[in-house]
Amino acid sequence: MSAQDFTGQRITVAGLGVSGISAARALAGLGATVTVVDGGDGEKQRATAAELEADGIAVRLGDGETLPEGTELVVTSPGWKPSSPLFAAAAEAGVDVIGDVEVAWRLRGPDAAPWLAITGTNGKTTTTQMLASILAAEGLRTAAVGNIGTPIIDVVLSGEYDVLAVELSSYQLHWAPSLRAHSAAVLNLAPDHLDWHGSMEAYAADKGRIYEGNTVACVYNVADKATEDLVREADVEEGCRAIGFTLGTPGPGQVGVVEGILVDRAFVENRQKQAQELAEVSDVNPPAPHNIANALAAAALARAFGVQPASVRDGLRNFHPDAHRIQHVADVDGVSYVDDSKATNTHATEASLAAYEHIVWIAGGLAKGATFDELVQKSAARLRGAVLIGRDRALIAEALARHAPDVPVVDLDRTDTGAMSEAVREATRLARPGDTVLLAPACASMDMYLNYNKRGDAFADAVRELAAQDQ
Ligand code: UMA
Repeated sequence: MSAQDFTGQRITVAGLGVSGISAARALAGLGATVTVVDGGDGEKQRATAAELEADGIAVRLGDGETLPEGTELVVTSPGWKPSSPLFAAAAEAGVDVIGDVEVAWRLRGPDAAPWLAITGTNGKTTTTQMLASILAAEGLRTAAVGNIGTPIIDVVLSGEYDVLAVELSSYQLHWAPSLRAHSAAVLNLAPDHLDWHGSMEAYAADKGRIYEGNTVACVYNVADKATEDLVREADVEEGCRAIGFTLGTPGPGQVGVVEGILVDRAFVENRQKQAQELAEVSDVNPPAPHNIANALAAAALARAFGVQPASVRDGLRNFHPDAHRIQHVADVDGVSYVDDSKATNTHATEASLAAYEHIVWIAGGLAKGATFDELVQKSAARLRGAVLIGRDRALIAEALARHAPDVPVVDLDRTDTGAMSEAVREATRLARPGDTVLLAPACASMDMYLNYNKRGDAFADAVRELAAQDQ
């Protein structure tokens, strides 16, 4: 299917969000007759609807369930569940449902930029950004797109790129059956979004679609067998290789780490005997284990595209993570203060706690139904102490009492604006020189803050206050 095939079609776009607006405009621009439907009917949606309507695109708000008369194709936004009544109506009418990523894929011309695609439960945004930074260091025209926030259709239509770093969610992969990336990586697989997919198997299967039809490399995580299984199950192009990334010494056909150096034993002439240095661990920002794994995955995809080793190093050095993701705030009296407010679930917090040897852990907030036993069990040996904040802090306190009874715990029974300053002061009291005070709450922030950014800002302010008093 090509761009012309959309011309003259009556297309229903499901969702008036970031993807839906992009898809509706692009399809209307190609001469399709577009109706956008959305279950919401708020002020913002009405304003957006008025803008689209001014451009000749019909919008129906307040009904995301019934299929508009005469629809020949449905293009859905990623967040819509497969079980949505709109799709049952489409099936009944014999109408196909595809996603915006599928549209983008079909719109590519013969000289279109190849896609280096990334998915996984955690780390995909950072890895995609690292990859884009490496590709840019090589002098390639590139962009980080997809689930990261820039709708992929807009970029594909611009035609200005040599190669794209594409972050794909399991939702987007579900609705993109003909996508065929140049190379792709699945970083890790842990239960997530099971309400959307229905089961872990269905979630994994959708993630695995990213490998279908790869032409050069399927990059998997040696430490996460499920990702390797997905490669094995994929139907790829002749000559496409499985490339593992590992925090250990890489075997032939892998990238990994040897004595503080990121090393490539996959894209070298003699994989049995040769190893190519790519960068130092200290070039990765921050050099926490899970983030080194992200860097290795990005490096493997870049190398699969023919990028030089020096550009891997330069791209990693140039990359700065988004705020509140394991962000070093300051050192005060030999104690390091780190803000990982973005760690809003136990999986992310586990990675964060694994990055430091002696930790005073600031945690708590809204647990969202999570349990903390496994997290505490795995991290107990690293904990110098814990300071608990927020509504569901008792759940963490109980897990600590069960699995780390010797770790001192401060329970802060306050949620006012001064709470974080007290938490930081208490953490400082528990810390010894060389320790890390780590805000990695394993919970959402909305019981105390507008969002995780504000929570991280409050932490950083409190640390700066402390540093100022120290002078
Ligand atoms: N809607 C309905 N009925 C439904 C579901 C949604 O009417 O059953 C409407 C909502 O009222 C809303 C619109 O659909 O107006 C939202 O559509 P959407 O949820 O697909 O969101 P978009 O704004 O189009 O953003 C999507 C991605 N969102 C999701 O997958 C939930 C964005 O990822 C992505 O950046 C963007 O497309 C561009 O590609 C966000 C995300 O949270 C960051 N992703 C999840 C994650 O990373 O875990 C998967």
